[in-house]
Formats: sequence, structure tokens, C-alpha cells
Amino acid sequence: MVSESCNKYDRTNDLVFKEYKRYKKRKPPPDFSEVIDFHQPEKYISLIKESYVDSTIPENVFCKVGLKHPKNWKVYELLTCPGFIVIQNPFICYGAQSHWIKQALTEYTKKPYPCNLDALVALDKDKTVWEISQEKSVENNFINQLRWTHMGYHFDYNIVDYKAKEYYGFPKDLAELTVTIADVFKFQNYIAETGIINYYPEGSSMGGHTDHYEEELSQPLISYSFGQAAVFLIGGPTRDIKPEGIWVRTGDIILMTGPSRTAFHAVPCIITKNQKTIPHDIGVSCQLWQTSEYFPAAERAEYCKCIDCSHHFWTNAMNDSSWEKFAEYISKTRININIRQVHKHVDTNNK
Ligand SMILES: O=C(O)CCC(=O)C(=O)O
Repeated sequence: MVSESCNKYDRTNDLVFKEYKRYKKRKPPPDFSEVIDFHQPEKYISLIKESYVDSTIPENVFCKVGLKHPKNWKVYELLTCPGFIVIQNPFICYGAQSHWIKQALTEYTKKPYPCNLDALVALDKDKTVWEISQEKSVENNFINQLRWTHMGYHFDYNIVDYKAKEYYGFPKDLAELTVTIADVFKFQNYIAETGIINYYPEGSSMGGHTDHYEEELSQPLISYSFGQAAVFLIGGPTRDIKPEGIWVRTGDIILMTGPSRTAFHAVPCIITKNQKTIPHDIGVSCQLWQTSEYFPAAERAEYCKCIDCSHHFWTNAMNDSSWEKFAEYISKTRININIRQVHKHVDTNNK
């Protein structure tokens, strides 16, 4: 993400900035009534369209990465921004999401992956940021200072580009999850080459920007939301197009494909369980994370029915005693993991 400094531009026609400011405001809180809620699709028929995806890919390919089969997904496209696709939480159960939340705070924060904390302290290269934070005193706010980590190709904010020589490897499990989703939408030969994890504590936000620095823009940007809900603004190719606000809840997956791949977007606010001014069930979904005891066993785990499925690790993610601390963190934070293919590759299958 790269956003411009506020003073450099005349903002008169900058509707991305205007909407960002509108939803970021806390006192008085914004009116959320225009924010599209995919849980109530009937209210937004002029703005969204339900798409039906199915797949001949067998069930066990999906449950292996924690997803339901696409025949059970709810998928929407935004009519105001062609190619912008939202999959409404397709994860098998909260246990599956917990697994990815833990990965985002542990494995994906380990060296060699760079993170914003590198500028503040020399991190122990054999430990995850989560481990380091647990060793520090309770008063220490260490984990809440974590804002981003990068996997794969490192995007350098100073030169505003990828550094070709700085490739840190990409986690195999996250690549498998992402390629599985790309396959459903027929984006063949997708290579997960870079991943940015954004950690949003209460009160944080991300300004309007486009993501256009990848050489390969015909492959989608695939983006996962976990934990607290957020308003996500999605506009068009220029700042003078008014963006629509959509609610993104835990488990939701966004695909930015086609023209939407380079559309302006922003995250003006994170809505946590503490905020009283939120509509309908947004807050309820936040509270789910507060404690693992909240979940009836049936919601923590759901096994798929496929033959030879042995992917029971989804239950473990919430049942082990370490989950309590993660639950506390995620009850106040949103985690976004977004994945892109950076380079064009010759399609050897078509030769
Ligand atoms: O948090 C999000 O959903 C969006 C993140 C984003 O736009 C970025 O990392 O460039």
C-alpha cells in the first residue's frame, strides 16, 4: 500500500479521501446506513449481484485448507466496480479461521520475513513476534505495535517498488489456500509471490490507494479478513469516483480481478466489540473472538464428509490452551492478509 501525503494534492474532487474521512470520524460516529452488508443482499440489489460458482475440484482439496466446497459459498460481485468479488466467509468453522490467525501472528512473523518492528528493535531471528511479545511484561504493548509483515517479494516503501533480489520465500500453506481459491475462479497457474499482512488495532485505518506495482495485473489480488469487522471502501480507476463502502467480516475473502484489480480502495475504520454505534450483527461477530468458551464445540469444528479426510487440525486451533491469548488479541484487532502474483511467467502448459 502506498498513499500520498495529504498536503500535496487539491482534494476538492477527491471522493476517495472524502469518504475515507467520513467513515474515519469517531465523534460524532458516521452514519453506516449506506455501507453494503452482504448478510442482507436483498437491500442492495441495485449495487450487488450474486454469482454462482461451482467446482468439479473434489471436496478434500478445500477442507485441507479449511474451506467449504464452493457449492456452499455465497459469492457477490459489486456492480459499481466490475471484477470486485466478495466470498462471504467460506471457512469450514471458526477453528479453521483460528488456524490462519495463529499463522499470521506466529509463522508469518518469523525471520526472514521483514516487519515494521525491525525499525524499532533487533528481533530474535529464531522466534516469532508472538513468542517475543509473550516473553515481555503484560504492560508491554509490543504485539500491538505490529502493523505489517511481508512474505515473498519484499515491497520497499522507500523506493515504492518490489526489490527483485529481496525474495524471502512464500509460506507453502498460504500459497495452497490462495491457489485453491484462484482455481475456483479459473485463474489458472496462479503463483502466490508476495503477501502483505496488515494488523489493525482498534482506531487504525488505511488511506486510499491503488495496488498497481506488480508486473502481472491480470491475476487477482486475493485478500483475507480475520477478526474484527471493517468498512472497506472500493472505488474506481480515479479518485473522483465515489467509492462504495462494504462491511468485511471475519472470514470474508475479497478478489480484486479485472478493472477492480487497480481500483482505489481504503479501510477507514475497524469496528470492535466495544463500539456501541454499530448496526445489526456486526458487533456480535466481533464478540465471538473474546473467549474460546464462547463457542459450542459444534461451531469450533466441523468435519467435512469427504472420504479419507483427516484434516482435524481445525479443532485443535481453538482447543489448545494457547488460543485464549490469541482470542484476546483478535477481540480487539483485524488482520488482513493479501496475496498477489508479482511477475508474468510463461505458461508452459500451453506450449
Ligand atoms: O486491509 C485491507 O483489507 C486492505 C489492505 C490493502 O489495501 C493493502 O495492503 O494494500
